[in-house]
Amino acid sequence: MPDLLLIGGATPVMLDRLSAAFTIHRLAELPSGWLAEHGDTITYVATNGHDGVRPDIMAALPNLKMISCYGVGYDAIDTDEAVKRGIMVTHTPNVLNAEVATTAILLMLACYRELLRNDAYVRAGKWESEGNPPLTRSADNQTVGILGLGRIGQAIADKLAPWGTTIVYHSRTPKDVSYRYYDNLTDMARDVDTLICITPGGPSTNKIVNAEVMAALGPEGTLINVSRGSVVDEAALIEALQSGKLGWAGLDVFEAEPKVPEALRAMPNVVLQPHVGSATVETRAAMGGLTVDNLLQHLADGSVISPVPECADI
Ligand code: A2R
Repeated sequence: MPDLLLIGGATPVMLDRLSAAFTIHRLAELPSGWLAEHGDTITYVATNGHDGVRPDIMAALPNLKMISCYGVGYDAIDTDEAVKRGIMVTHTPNVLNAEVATTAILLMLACYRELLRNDAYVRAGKWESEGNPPLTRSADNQTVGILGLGRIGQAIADKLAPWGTTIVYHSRTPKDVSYRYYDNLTDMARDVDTLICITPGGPSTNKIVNAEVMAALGPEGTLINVSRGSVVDEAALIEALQSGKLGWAGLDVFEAEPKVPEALRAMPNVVLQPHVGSATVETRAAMGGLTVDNLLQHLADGSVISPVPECADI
């Protein structure tokens, strides 16, 4: 059986299916020096969007044919190097669109309706001792700017329809949709109530939500990030929230996960989630299924179901 390097975890169902076709080597359990000595035996890698494949590991696998990534974001995998070496890279698009969209809207609603503040209010007995809490803002009839109107961005727009939302968007190229397109992110931020970030990570989106964009969003504005922590300048975000230049933030992703700055943890106008955009039993099962299907299909006939765009022609 071919040798597969498993980076990070895998569900029992994935492991059952993989172990029927591959000899699995778990990176976390390998003795030091193993890769240097036996790296040439590894032809397949299964990893996830967070761990990706470190450059030193990729370099230690001279006969690698394929990397299957559990997750749609693959910014932790060097696809330029993969293409150069003829290594196929796959990911798990589409199966998580609806779940990540739900997470984005959950964060947005929690910000508008002060879900965490009101929950704490009831738990602390303040409803009884102090009466009704202050009013919140309505999430209905807002203008929402989607940064990255791709598969997930479109699912977010679809799911926001019942709230009477006006959708606008920014990406590098306009899409074939009826929503207003902005070619400039700051201009869009100025015109919207909420900005939802759902681009890929990587160099082209690094800190594109900067101090200027947050100031344009403004004191009544809400920033939701369900993309990658790298997309938002976290230091500028903290400053904007502390100074009142930005009103609220709902964050599922952070610059140095799982580390979340103490300043963010202490703020009442922030809703925090531990990168759980797609983390439901149902969606993770679908992602795991596609991760394994890609590997098994490549093993069977050299083709795959969902290559990353850079590897579509390999
Ligand atoms: O820029 P375009 O026209 O290629 O549109 C894509 C947009 N996008 C960007 N927008 C502004 N500045 C950039 N530098 C930039 N780079 C890409 O993001 C497209 O509209 C969107 C990405 O859509 P999809 O490729 O369909 O990705 P999907 O499945 O929606 O997932 C997005 C990300 C993942 O990469 C993970 O990081 C995260 O959601 O879970």
